[in-house]
Amino acid sequence: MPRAAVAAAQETPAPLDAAAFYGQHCAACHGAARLGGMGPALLPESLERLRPQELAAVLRDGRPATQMAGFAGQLDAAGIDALAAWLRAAPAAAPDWSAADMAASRIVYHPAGSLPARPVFSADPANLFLVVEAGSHHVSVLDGDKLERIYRFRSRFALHGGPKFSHDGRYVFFASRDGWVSKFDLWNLTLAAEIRVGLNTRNLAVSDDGKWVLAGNTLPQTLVLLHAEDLAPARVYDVRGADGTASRVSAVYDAAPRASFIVALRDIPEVWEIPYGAAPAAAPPGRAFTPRVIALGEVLDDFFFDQRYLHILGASRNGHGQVIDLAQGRKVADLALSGMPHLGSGITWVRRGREVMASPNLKQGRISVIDMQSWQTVAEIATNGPGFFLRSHENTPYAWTDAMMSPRRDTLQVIDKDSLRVVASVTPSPGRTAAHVEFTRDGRYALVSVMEQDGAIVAYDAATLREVARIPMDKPVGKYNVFNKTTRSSGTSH
Ligand code: DHE
Repeated sequence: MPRAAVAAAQETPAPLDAAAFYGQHCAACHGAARLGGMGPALLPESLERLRPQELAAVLRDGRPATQMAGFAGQLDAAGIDALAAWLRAAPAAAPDWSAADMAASRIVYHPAGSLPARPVFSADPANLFLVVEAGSHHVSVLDGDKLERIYRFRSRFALHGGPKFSHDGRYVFFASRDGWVSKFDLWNLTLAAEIRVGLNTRNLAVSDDGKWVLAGNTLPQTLVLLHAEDLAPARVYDVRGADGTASRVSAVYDAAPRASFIVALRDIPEVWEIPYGAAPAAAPPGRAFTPRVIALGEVLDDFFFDQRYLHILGASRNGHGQVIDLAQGRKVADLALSGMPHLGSGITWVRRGREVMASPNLKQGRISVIDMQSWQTVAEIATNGPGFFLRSHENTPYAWTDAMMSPRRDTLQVIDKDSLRVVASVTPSPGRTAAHVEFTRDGRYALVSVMEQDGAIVAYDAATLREVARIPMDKPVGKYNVFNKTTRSSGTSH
Protein backbone atom coordinates (compact mmCIF):
# COMPACT_ATOMS: atom_id res chain seq x y z
CA MET A 1 0.00 0.00 0.00
CA PRO A 2 1.38 3.47 -0.89
CA ARG A 3 2.49 5.42 2.16
CA ALA A 4 -0.29 8.10 1.78
CA ALA A 5 -2.99 5.42 1.73
CA VAL A 6 -1.53 3.78 4.85
CA ALA A 7 -1.58 7.14 6.65
CA ALA A 8 -5.20 7.81 5.61
CA ALA A 9 -6.26 4.35 6.77
CA GLN A 10 -4.57 4.95 10.11
CA GLU A 11 -6.34 8.32 10.56
CA THR A 12 -9.86 7.18 9.59
CA PRO A 13 -11.41 5.69 12.71
CA ALA A 14 -13.12 2.33 12.28
CA PRO A 15 -16.91 2.68 11.96
CA LEU A 16 -18.65 2.38 15.32
CA ASP A 17 -19.84 -1.06 16.35
CA ALA A 18 -23.06 0.42 17.74
CA ALA A 19 -24.34 -2.84 19.22
CA ALA A 20 -21.12 -3.33 21.18
CA PHE A 21 -21.09 0.31 22.28
CA TYR A 22 -24.70 0.01 23.44
CA GLY A 23 -23.92 -3.16 25.39
CA GLN A 24 -21.02 -1.49 27.14
CA HIS A 25 -22.42 2.00 27.82
CA CYS A 26 -26.23 1.98 27.58
CA ALA A 27 -27.57 -1.48 28.43
CA ALA A 28 -27.21 -1.11 32.19
CA CYS A 29 -29.86 1.64 32.28
CA HIS A 30 -31.90 0.99 29.12
CA GLY A 31 -31.92 -2.82 29.25
CA ALA A 32 -29.94 -5.34 27.21
CA ALA A 33 -32.88 -5.71 24.82
CA ARG A 34 -33.56 -1.90 24.78
CA LEU A 35 -36.86 -2.41 26.59
CA GLY A 36 -36.01 0.14 29.29
CA GLY A 37 -34.98 -0.13 32.92
CA MET A 38 -33.86 2.80 35.01
CA GLY A 39 -33.86 4.73 31.70
CA PRO A 40 -36.61 4.67 29.07
CA ALA A 41 -37.02 2.05 26.32
CA LEU A 42 -34.88 2.77 23.25
CA LEU A 43 -36.87 1.10 20.50
CA PRO A 44 -37.80 2.72 17.16
CA GLU A 45 -41.36 3.16 18.46
CA SER A 46 -40.11 4.92 21.58
CA LEU A 47 -37.94 7.31 19.57
CA GLU A 48 -40.53 8.07 16.89
CA ARG A 49 -41.38 11.48 18.31
CA LEU A 50 -37.78 12.66 18.81
CA ARG A 51 -36.39 14.77 15.96
CA PRO A 52 -32.99 13.66 14.54
CA GLN A 53 -31.16 16.68 16.01
CA GLU A 54 -32.80 16.10 19.42
CA LEU A 55 -31.68 12.48 19.57
CA ALA A 56 -28.15 13.44 18.47
CA ALA A 57 -28.05 16.17 21.14
CA VAL A 58 -29.06 13.74 23.92
CA LEU A 59 -26.47 11.17 22.81
CA ARG A 60 -23.81 13.85 22.60
CA ASP A 61 -24.61 16.03 25.63
CA GLY A 62 -26.78 13.83 27.85
CA ARG A 63 -29.91 14.97 29.68
CA PRO A 64 -29.52 17.48 32.50
CA ALA A 65 -30.70 16.39 35.96
CA THR A 66 -30.77 12.70 34.97
CA GLN A 67 -28.30 9.81 34.99
CA MET A 68 -27.95 10.18 31.21
CA ALA A 69 -24.42 11.41 30.53
CA GLY A 70 -23.40 12.45 27.01
CA PHE A 71 -20.87 10.60 24.83
CA ALA A 72 -19.18 13.68 23.34
CA GLY A 73 -15.90 12.51 24.92
CA GLN A 74 -16.07 9.02 23.37
CA LEU A 75 -17.83 9.48 20.04
CA ASP A 76 -17.30 11.91 17.18
CA ALA A 77 -20.22 13.18 15.06
CA ALA A 78 -20.12 10.09 12.83
CA GLY A 79 -20.18 7.82 15.89
CA ILE A 80 -23.19 9.68 17.34
CA ASP A 81 -24.99 9.35 13.99
CA ALA A 82 -24.18 5.64 13.81
CA LEU A 83 -25.49 5.04 17.33
CA ALA A 84 -28.66 7.06 16.57
CA ALA A 85 -29.24 5.09 13.36
CA TRP A 86 -28.78 1.80 15.20
CA LEU A 87 -31.25 2.85 17.90
CA ARG A 88 -33.80 3.84 15.27
CA ALA A 89 -33.57 0.42 13.59
CA ALA A 90 -35.69 -2.46 14.85
CA PRO A 91 -33.78 -5.00 16.97
CA ALA A 92 -32.94 -8.28 15.22
CA ALA A 93 -35.32 -10.18 17.49
CA ALA A 94 -38.80 -8.61 17.61
CA PRO A 95 -39.31 -7.30 21.15
CA ASP A 96 -41.97 -9.08 23.12
CA TRP A 97 -43.83 -8.31 26.30
CA SER A 98 -45.45 -11.48 27.58
CA ALA A 99 -48.10 -12.05 30.23
CA ALA A 100 -45.29 -13.24 32.51
CA ASP A 101 -43.30 -10.01 31.93
CA MET A 102 -46.40 -8.03 32.73
CA ALA A 103 -47.17 -9.95 35.90
CA ALA A 104 -43.55 -9.69 37.06
CA SER A 105 -43.57 -5.91 36.60
CA ARG A 106 -46.60 -5.30 38.85
CA ILE A 107 -45.97 -3.45 42.11
CA VAL A 108 -48.70 -3.01 44.71
CA TYR A 109 -47.55 -0.26 47.06
CA HIS A 110 -50.79 -0.03 49.03
CA PRO A 111 -53.42 -2.77 48.77
CA ALA A 112 -57.02 -1.53 48.44
CA GLY A 113 -58.49 -0.63 51.83
CA SER A 114 -55.12 -0.17 53.55
CA LEU A 115 -55.18 3.65 53.52
CA PRO A 116 -57.71 6.09 55.01
CA ALA A 117 -60.70 6.98 52.81
CA ARG A 118 -60.39 10.71 53.44
CA PRO A 119 -58.05 13.37 52.06
CA VAL A 120 -54.87 14.12 54.02
CA PHE A 121 -55.10 17.82 53.00
CA SER A 122 -57.64 20.58 53.55
CA ALA A 123 -58.04 21.67 49.89
CA ASP A 124 -61.31 20.86 48.09
CA PRO A 125 -60.54 17.38 46.67
CA ALA A 126 -62.90 18.02 43.75
CA ASN A 127 -61.12 21.21 42.74
CA LEU A 128 -57.63 19.72 42.55
CA PHE A 129 -55.66 19.89 39.32
CA LEU A 130 -53.08 17.37 38.23
CA VAL A 131 -50.41 18.89 36.03
CA VAL A 132 -48.22 16.61 33.93
CA GLU A 133 -44.72 18.11 33.83
CA ALA A 134 -42.96 16.50 30.89
CA GLY A 135 -39.57 18.16 31.48
CA SER A 136 -38.31 15.94 34.26
CA HIS A 137 -41.31 13.59 34.30
CA HIS A 138 -43.22 14.77 37.34
CA VAL A 139 -46.83 15.40 38.27
CA SER A 140 -47.90 18.36 40.39
CA VAL A 141 -51.10 18.49 42.42
CA LEU A 142 -52.60 22.01 42.62
CA ASP A 143 -55.23 23.39 44.96
CA GLY A 144 -57.69 24.93 42.47
CA ASP A 145 -59.05 27.45 45.00
CA LYS A 146 -55.77 28.86 46.23
CA LEU A 147 -53.99 28.22 42.93
CA GLU A 148 -51.05 26.73 44.82
CA ARG A 149 -49.10 23.50 44.50
CA ILE A 150 -49.77 21.07 47.36
CA TYR A 151 -47.71 18.10 46.18
CA ARG A 152 -45.31 16.93 43.45
CA PHE A 153 -44.18 13.41 42.58
CA ARG A 154 -42.01 11.67 39.99
CA SER A 155 -43.96 9.93 37.23
CA ARG A 156 -42.98 7.20 34.80
CA PHE A 157 -41.21 8.35 31.63
CA ALA A 158 -43.33 10.42 29.21
CA LEU A 159 -46.93 10.27 30.35
CA HIS A 160 -49.35 10.73 27.49
CA GLY A 161 -53.11 11.13 27.15
CA GLY A 162 -55.29 12.48 29.89
CA PRO A 163 -55.02 10.81 33.31
CA LYS A 164 -58.35 9.17 34.12
CA PHE A 165 -60.15 9.47 37.48
CA SER A 166 -62.36 7.14 39.48
CA HIS A 167 -65.87 8.57 39.95
CA ASP A 168 -65.25 9.76 43.50
CA GLY A 169 -62.04 11.50 42.39
CA ARG A 170 -59.92 9.51 44.83
CA TYR A 171 -57.87 7.52 42.33
CA VAL A 172 -56.22 8.66 39.14
CA PHE A 173 -54.67 6.40 36.52
CA PHE A 174 -51.81 7.40 34.21
CA ALA A 175 -50.31 5.73 31.14
CA SER A 176 -46.73 6.37 30.03
CA ARG A 177 -45.55 6.04 26.45
CA ASP A 178 -43.19 3.36 27.77
CA GLY A 179 -46.07 1.10 28.75
CA TRP A 180 -46.45 1.79 32.47
CA VAL A 181 -49.87 2.15 34.05
CA SER A 182 -49.81 3.88 37.44
CA LYS A 183 -52.62 4.15 39.96
CA PHE A 184 -52.26 7.13 42.30
CA ASP A 185 -54.28 7.66 45.48
CA LEU A 186 -55.01 11.41 45.37
CA TRP A 187 -56.51 11.52 48.88
CA ASN A 188 -53.39 9.98 50.41
CA LEU A 189 -50.99 11.52 47.89
CA THR A 190 -49.25 8.23 47.19
CA LEU A 191 -48.88 5.67 44.44
CA ALA A 192 -51.16 2.68 45.00
CA ALA A 193 -49.98 0.28 42.27
CA GLU A 194 -48.13 0.09 38.95
CA ILE A 195 -47.75 -2.39 36.13
CA ARG A 196 -46.04 -2.34 32.75
CA VAL A 197 -48.61 -3.43 30.18
CA GLY A 198 -46.53 -3.05 27.04
CA LEU A 199 -43.46 -1.52 25.46
CA ASN A 200 -45.25 1.34 23.75
CA THR A 201 -48.64 2.48 24.94
CA ARG A 202 -51.10 5.11 23.65
CA ASN A 203 -53.44 5.79 26.56
CA LEU A 204 -55.87 4.18 28.99
CA ALA A 205 -59.53 4.40 29.95
CA VAL A 206 -61.22 3.64 33.28
CA SER A 207 -64.69 2.08 33.32
CA ASP A 208 -67.46 4.23 34.73
CA ASP A 209 -68.15 1.61 37.43
CA GLY A 210 -64.54 2.02 38.58
CA LYS A 211 -63.75 -1.68 38.23
CA TRP A 212 -61.68 -1.84 35.06
CA VAL A 213 -58.80 -0.17 33.32
CA LEU A 214 -58.21 -0.76 29.60
CA ALA A 215 -54.82 0.19 28.13
CA GLY A 216 -54.15 0.39 24.37
CA ASN A 217 -50.70 -0.53 23.04
CA THR A 218 -48.84 -0.05 19.79
CA LEU A 219 -46.09 -2.50 20.85
CA PRO A 220 -47.06 -5.27 21.20
CA GLN A 221 -50.31 -4.74 19.32
CA THR A 222 -52.57 -5.51 22.22
CA LEU A 223 -55.24 -4.21 24.54
CA VAL A 224 -54.75 -5.02 28.20
CA LEU A 225 -57.66 -5.19 30.62
CA LEU A 226 -56.73 -4.68 34.28
CA HIS A 227 -58.63 -4.88 37.55
CA ALA A 228 -58.71 -1.24 38.70
CA GLU A 229 -58.40 -2.25 42.34
CA ASP A 230 -54.86 -3.60 42.16
CA LEU A 231 -53.97 -3.43 38.45
CA ALA A 232 -53.90 -7.24 38.20
CA PRO A 233 -54.20 -8.24 34.52
CA ALA A 234 -57.58 -9.72 33.63
CA ARG A 235 -57.26 -10.22 29.89
CA VAL A 236 -54.98 -9.45 26.95
CA TYR A 237 -56.56 -8.95 23.53
CA ASP A 238 -54.50 -9.47 20.40
CA VAL A 239 -55.59 -6.68 18.11
CA ARG A 240 -56.31 -8.18 14.70
CA GLY A 241 -58.86 -7.29 12.06
CA ALA A 242 -61.38 -9.60 10.42
CA ASP A 243 -58.75 -10.59 7.81
CA GLY A 244 -56.08 -11.26 10.44
CA THR A 245 -54.16 -7.98 9.95
CA ALA A 246 -52.59 -6.83 13.20
CA SER A 247 -53.18 -3.24 14.26
CA ARG A 248 -51.74 -0.70 16.62
CA VAL A 249 -54.25 0.89 18.98
CA SER A 250 -54.84 4.62 18.43
CA ALA A 251 -56.70 5.22 21.66
CA VAL A 252 -59.19 3.71 24.09
CA TYR A 253 -62.16 5.59 25.57
CA ASP A 254 -64.79 4.94 28.22
CA ALA A 255 -68.31 5.29 26.78
CA ALA A 256 -69.93 5.58 30.23
CA PRO A 257 -73.61 5.71 29.16
CA ARG A 258 -73.06 2.52 27.16
CA ALA A 259 -71.01 0.81 29.88
CA SER A 260 -68.42 -0.03 27.30
CA PHE A 261 -64.93 0.82 26.13
CA ILE A 262 -64.48 2.09 22.58
CA VAL A 263 -61.22 1.31 20.81
CA ALA A 264 -59.85 3.33 17.88
CA LEU A 265 -57.47 1.37 15.66
CA ARG A 266 -54.61 2.72 13.62
CA ASP A 267 -54.07 0.17 10.89
CA ILE A 268 -57.41 -1.46 10.17
CA PRO A 269 -60.81 0.02 9.23
CA GLU A 270 -62.58 -1.14 12.37
CA VAL A 271 -63.78 0.28 15.69
CA TRP A 272 -64.14 -2.08 18.62
CA GLU A 273 -66.65 -1.76 21.42
CA ILE A 274 -65.88 -3.81 24.53
CA PRO A 275 -68.83 -3.94 26.94
CA TYR A 276 -67.90 -4.13 30.60
CA GLY A 277 -71.29 -3.75 32.26
CA ALA A 278 -74.96 -4.41 32.04
CA ALA A 279 -76.05 -1.23 30.22
CA PRO A 280 -78.79 -2.18 27.75
CA ALA A 281 -77.10 -0.25 24.93
CA ALA A 282 -73.85 -2.06 25.33
CA ALA A 283 -74.38 -5.72 24.66
CA PRO A 284 -76.72 -8.64 25.03
CA PRO A 285 -76.23 -10.47 28.37
CA GLY A 286 -73.20 -12.71 28.39
CA ARG A 287 -71.31 -10.64 25.86
CA ALA A 288 -69.34 -8.65 28.41
CA PHE A 289 -65.69 -8.19 27.47
CA THR A 290 -66.20 -9.66 23.99
CA PRO A 291 -65.33 -7.07 21.35
CA ARG A 292 -68.11 -5.99 19.04
CA VAL A 293 -66.48 -5.06 15.75
CA ILE A 294 -67.84 -2.12 13.77
CA ALA A 295 -66.50 -2.29 10.22
CA LEU A 296 -65.64 1.04 8.59
CA GLY A 297 -65.01 2.12 5.02
CA GLU A 298 -61.62 3.58 5.96
CA VAL A 299 -59.24 3.76 8.91
CA LEU A 300 -60.34 6.41 11.42
CA ASP A 301 -58.09 7.04 14.36
CA ASP A 302 -58.93 10.41 15.85
CA PHE A 303 -62.28 10.34 17.66
CA PHE A 304 -64.79 12.53 19.38
CA PHE A 305 -68.04 11.40 21.02
CA ASP A 306 -71.25 13.29 21.61
CA GLN A 307 -72.10 13.79 25.29
CA ARG A 308 -74.48 10.79 25.29
CA TYR A 309 -72.13 8.51 23.38
CA LEU A 310 -74.66 7.88 20.63
CA HIS A 311 -72.21 8.83 17.90
CA ILE A 312 -68.52 8.75 17.11
CA LEU A 313 -67.15 11.61 15.08
CA GLY A 314 -64.04 10.13 13.50
CA ALA A 315 -61.31 11.49 11.26
CA SER A 316 -58.82 9.72 9.05
CA ARG A 317 -55.19 10.84 8.90
CA ASN A 318 -55.94 12.70 5.66
CA GLY A 319 -58.64 14.68 7.41
CA HIS A 320 -61.74 12.97 6.05
CA GLY A 321 -64.38 12.97 8.75
CA GLN A 322 -67.50 10.90 9.27
CA VAL A 323 -70.19 10.21 11.85
CA ILE A 324 -70.75 6.64 13.06
CA ASP A 325 -73.97 5.75 14.83
CA LEU A 326 -72.82 3.48 17.65
CA ALA A 327 -76.10 1.59 18.09
CA GLN A 328 -76.48 0.92 14.38
CA GLY A 329 -72.77 0.34 13.93
CA ARG A 330 -72.57 2.25 10.64
CA LYS A 331 -71.72 5.58 9.06
CA VAL A 332 -74.65 8.00 9.06
CA ALA A 333 -73.02 11.19 7.75
CA ASP A 334 -69.86 12.69 6.31
CA LEU A 335 -68.22 15.69 7.91
CA ALA A 336 -66.92 18.53 5.75
CA LEU A 337 -63.47 18.83 7.32
CA SER A 338 -60.06 19.49 5.84
CA GLY A 339 -56.47 19.73 7.04
CA MET A 340 -56.01 17.46 10.06
CA PRO A 341 -58.84 18.10 12.53
CA HIS A 342 -57.85 17.13 16.07
CA LEU A 343 -61.23 15.72 17.04
CA GLY A 344 -59.76 14.18 20.20
CA SER A 345 -59.52 17.70 21.56
CA GLY A 346 -63.03 18.75 20.61
CA ILE A 347 -65.66 20.27 22.89
CA THR A 348 -69.43 20.79 22.72
CA TRP A 349 -71.82 23.51 23.88
CA VAL A 350 -75.36 24.65 23.21
CA ARG A 351 -75.51 27.65 20.88
CA ARG A 352 -78.86 29.29 20.16
CA GLY A 353 -80.71 26.12 21.15
CA ARG A 354 -78.53 23.75 19.06
CA GLU A 355 -75.72 21.55 20.29
CA VAL A 356 -72.51 22.30 18.42
CA MET A 357 -69.08 20.71 18.46
CA ALA A 358 -65.77 22.39 17.69
CA SER A 359 -62.27 21.05 17.26
CA PRO A 360 -58.82 22.48 16.54
CA ASN A 361 -56.80 21.57 13.48
CA LEU A 362 -53.21 20.28 13.50
CA LYS A 363 -52.53 21.45 9.94
CA GLN A 364 -54.61 24.61 9.48
CA GLY A 365 -55.24 27.79 11.45
CA ARG A 366 -58.95 27.26 11.86
CA ILE A 367 -61.54 25.88 14.25
CA SER A 368 -64.40 23.96 12.64
CA VAL A 369 -67.78 24.31 14.36
CA ILE A 370 -70.27 21.54 13.53
CA ASP A 371 -74.00 21.30 14.22
CA MET A 372 -74.57 18.04 16.10
CA GLN A 373 -78.01 17.40 14.54
CA SER A 374 -77.48 18.21 10.88
CA TRP A 375 -73.71 17.45 10.98
CA GLN A 376 -73.21 20.55 8.82
CA THR A 377 -70.32 22.94 9.38
CA VAL A 378 -71.68 26.08 11.03
CA ALA A 379 -68.46 28.10 10.93
CA GLU A 380 -64.76 27.92 10.23
CA ILE A 381 -63.09 30.32 12.66
CA ALA A 382 -59.74 31.59 11.40
CA THR A 383 -57.04 31.47 14.10
CA ASN A 384 -53.39 32.41 14.41
CA GLY A 385 -52.28 29.00 13.16
CA PRO A 386 -52.56 25.21 13.58
CA GLY A 387 -53.31 24.29 17.19
CA PHE A 388 -53.62 21.28 19.44
CA PHE A 389 -56.23 21.95 22.11
CA LEU A 390 -59.59 23.67 22.56
CA ARG A 391 -61.20 24.14 25.97
CA SER A 392 -64.19 25.74 27.62
CA HIS A 393 -66.51 25.33 30.61
CA GLU A 394 -70.27 25.48 31.15
CA ASN A 395 -69.87 28.74 33.14
CA THR A 396 -67.88 30.75 30.62
CA PRO A 397 -69.01 32.28 27.32
CA TYR A 398 -65.58 31.64 25.82
CA ALA A 399 -63.57 28.81 24.32
CA TRP A 400 -59.76 29.03 24.36
CA THR A 401 -57.44 27.69 21.69
CA ASP A 402 -53.72 27.68 20.98
CA ALA A 403 -51.61 27.95 17.84
CA MET A 404 -48.77 25.80 19.17
CA MET A 405 -47.90 24.39 15.74
CA SER A 406 -47.28 27.85 14.29
CA PRO A 407 -45.00 30.88 14.72
CA ARG A 408 -47.71 32.37 16.99
CA ARG A 409 -47.28 29.54 19.45
CA ASP A 410 -47.00 31.94 22.37
CA THR A 411 -50.56 33.24 22.08
CA LEU A 412 -53.95 31.77 22.99
CA GLN A 413 -57.06 33.08 21.32
CA VAL A 414 -60.38 33.45 23.06
CA ILE A 415 -63.48 32.66 21.00
CA ASP A 416 -66.99 33.85 21.84
CA LYS A 417 -69.16 30.71 21.83
CA ASP A 418 -72.18 32.68 20.60
CA SER A 419 -70.81 34.92 17.86
CA LEU A 420 -68.14 32.35 16.92
CA ARG A 421 -65.58 35.14 16.62
CA VAL A 422 -62.17 35.57 18.17
CA VAL A 423 -62.74 38.31 20.75
CA ALA A 424 -59.44 38.44 22.66
CA SER A 425 -56.04 36.87 23.03
CA VAL A 426 -53.52 36.30 25.82
CA THR A 427 -49.75 35.90 25.59
CA PRO A 428 -48.50 34.53 28.93
CA SER A 429 -44.77 34.74 28.04
CA PRO A 430 -43.84 36.32 24.69
CA GLY A 431 -41.89 33.94 22.47
CA ARG A 432 -42.68 30.87 24.58
CA THR A 433 -45.15 28.09 23.74
CA ALA A 434 -48.51 28.46 25.46
CA ALA A 435 -51.19 25.78 25.14
CA HIS A 436 -53.70 23.52 26.88
CA VAL A 437 -56.27 25.27 29.02
CA GLU A 438 -58.33 23.82 31.85
CA PHE A 439 -60.82 25.65 34.05
CA THR A 440 -61.36 25.53 37.78
CA ARG A 441 -64.48 23.59 38.77
CA ASP A 442 -66.60 26.78 38.81
CA GLY A 443 -65.19 28.02 35.49
CA ARG A 444 -63.85 31.18 37.16
CA TYR A 445 -60.19 30.74 36.29
CA ALA A 446 -58.51 29.37 33.18
CA LEU A 447 -55.14 27.68 33.73
CA VAL A 448 -52.71 27.78 30.80
CA SER A 449 -49.43 25.90 30.30
CA VAL A 450 -46.27 27.72 29.29
CA MET A 451 -44.88 24.48 27.86
CA GLU A 452 -41.18 25.12 28.29
CA GLN A 453 -38.41 23.63 30.41
CA ASP A 454 -38.57 26.55 32.85
CA GLY A 455 -42.23 27.11 32.16
CA ALA A 456 -45.26 27.78 34.31
CA ILE A 457 -48.95 27.34 34.84
CA VAL A 458 -50.50 30.76 34.41
CA ALA A 459 -54.01 31.29 35.79
CA TYR A 460 -56.31 33.90 34.21
CA ASP A 461 -59.56 35.31 35.46
CA ALA A 462 -61.84 33.76 32.80
CA ALA A 463 -64.06 36.89 32.63
CA THR A 464 -61.54 39.74 32.69
CA LEU A 465 -58.66 37.73 31.15
CA ARG A 466 -56.30 39.21 33.76
CA GLU A 467 -53.45 37.06 35.06
CA VAL A 468 -54.08 36.08 38.70
CA ALA A 469 -51.32 33.55 39.44
CA ARG A 470 -48.15 32.04 37.96
CA ILE A 471 -46.74 28.78 39.28
CA PRO A 472 -43.31 27.71 37.96
CA MET A 473 -43.29 24.23 36.34
CA ASP A 474 -40.93 22.05 34.33
CA LYS A 475 -42.50 21.88 30.86
CA PRO A 476 -46.11 21.51 31.98
CA VAL A 477 -48.15 19.82 29.25
CA GLY A 478 -51.71 18.87 30.26
CA LYS A 479 -53.64 19.76 33.40
CA TYR A 480 -56.73 18.03 34.64
CA ASN A 481 -59.39 19.27 37.06
CA VAL A 482 -61.00 16.52 39.16
CA PHE A 483 -64.51 18.01 39.07
CA ASN A 484 -64.59 18.80 35.36
CA LYS A 485 -63.29 15.34 34.47
CA THR A 486 -65.45 13.31 36.86
CA THR A 487 -68.62 15.22 35.90
CA ARG A 488 -67.70 14.98 32.21
CA SER A 489 -67.87 18.72 31.57
CA SER A 490 -68.73 19.35 27.93
CA GLY A 491 -65.90 21.91 27.78
CA THR A 492 -63.10 19.40 28.28
CA SER A 493 -62.01 15.93 27.17
CA HIS A 494 -63.20 12.87 29.09
FE1 DHE B 1 -51.56 13.57 22.34
C1 DHE B 1 -54.29 13.21 24.37
C2 DHE B 1 -52.88 11.29 20.22
C3 DHE B 1 -48.93 14.08 20.23
C4 DHE B 1 -50.23 15.88 24.48
N1 DHE B 1 -53.27 12.48 22.28
C5 DHE B 1 -54.26 12.45 23.25
C6 DHE B 1 -55.26 11.49 22.88
C7 DHE B 1 -54.86 10.93 21.71
C8 DHE B 1 -53.61 11.56 21.34
C9 DHE B 1 -55.57 9.86 20.89
C10 DHE B 1 -56.54 11.20 23.64
C11 DHE B 1 -56.33 10.09 24.60
C12 DHE B 1 -56.56 10.41 26.05
O1 DHE B 1 -56.63 11.57 26.45
O2 DHE B 1 -56.63 9.46 26.82
N2 DHE B 1 -51.02 12.85 20.51
C13 DHE B 1 -51.72 11.96 19.82
C14 DHE B 1 -51.08 11.71 18.54
O3 DHE B 1 -51.46 10.89 17.67
C15 DHE B 1 -49.94 12.64 18.42
C16 DHE B 1 -50.28 13.72 17.35
C17 DHE B 1 -48.64 11.99 17.97
C18 DHE B 1 -48.13 10.87 18.84
O4 DHE B 1 -47.11 10.31 18.47
O5 DHE B 1 -48.73 10.51 19.84
C19 DHE B 1 -49.93 13.25 19.81
N3 DHE B 1 -49.88 14.76 22.35
C20 DHE B 1 -48.94 14.81 21.41
C21 DHE B 1 -47.90 15.77 21.72
O6 DHE B 1 -46.89 16.04 21.03
C22 DHE B 1 -48.27 16.44 22.99
C23 DHE B 1 -48.57 17.92 22.75
C24 DHE B 1 -47.15 16.38 24.03
C25 DHE B 1 -46.91 15.00 24.60
O7 DHE B 1 -46.91 14.93 25.82
O8 DHE B 1 -46.73 14.06 23.86
C26 DHE B 1 -49.54 15.65 23.33
N4 DHE B 1 -52.16 14.39 24.07
C27 DHE B 1 -51.47 15.33 24.78
C28 DHE B 1 -52.24 15.69 25.95
C29 DHE B 1 -53.41 14.94 25.93
C30 DHE B 1 -53.33 14.11 24.75
C31 DHE B 1 -51.84 16.76 26.97
C32 DHE B 1 -54.55 14.95 26.92
C33 DHE B 1 -55.47 16.10 26.58
C34 DHE B 1 -56.57 16.28 27.57
O9 DHE B 1 -56.72 17.41 28.02
O10 DHE B 1 -57.28 15.33 27.89
